[in-house]
Amino acid sequence: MDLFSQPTKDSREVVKLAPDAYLLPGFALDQTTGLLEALHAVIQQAPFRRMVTPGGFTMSVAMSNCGRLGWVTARTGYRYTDYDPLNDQPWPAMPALLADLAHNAALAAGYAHFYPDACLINRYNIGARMSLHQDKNEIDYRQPIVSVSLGLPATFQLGGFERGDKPLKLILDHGDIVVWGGASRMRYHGVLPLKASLQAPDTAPALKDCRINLTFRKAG
Ligand code: MD3
Ligand code: FE
Repeated sequence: MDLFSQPTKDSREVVKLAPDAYLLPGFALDQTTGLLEALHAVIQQAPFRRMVTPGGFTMSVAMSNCGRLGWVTARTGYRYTDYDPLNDQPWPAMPALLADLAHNAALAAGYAHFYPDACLINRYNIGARMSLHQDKNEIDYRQPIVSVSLGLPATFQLGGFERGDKPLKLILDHGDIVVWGGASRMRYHGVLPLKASLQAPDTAPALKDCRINLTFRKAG
């Protein structure tokens, strides 16, 4: 390794973060080029948009979806729809490369039979954040959630089961995957405001000033 390249991660490593929550460092690293190509096609059909919460706040994270179901905000709350409200078309299909990656990551963390029907695509520009929340809009909480991080590193907060529980901080890097299931499925979690960084991944120049996170779910 020379002075300027990034250390290679062992993509087979599994780090237990909490009961039933596993970090797979660099698990997606050898597929980032294909992932970004597939995402580019999805975003042409279903562009990033900043959704407005039921309370009237415009989220700092820009979002889109692929797969049969997509997560949206509505006046009445948060929910999954099978149509993109921007154009009344079905969400773009989930590219096989994405579905297979999520399936294989779940398998590596001990969850067989994970077949996601929803992929929420979150784009964080510098300063964007996601405050502590629980994911409660899915039908079956026994199913894990698989999250894939691309681009700039972010400080992720892993909390407990009450909003006030002190969260632990964890850096999520380009290519990292986390699998959240079982006892950790209902933990509060969030992302601190994204900072500009000199550590942009040299493999993905398009991501030098943003972070993209994919969350795969069995939503319906
Ligand atoms: C821990 N996204 O979209 S992914 C979300 O980085 C969301 O964009 C964050 O939280 C992001 O809802 C975090 C990691 C994640 C996803 C789901 C979880 C962590 C989780 C569910 C339970 C516990
Ligand atoms: Fe979440």
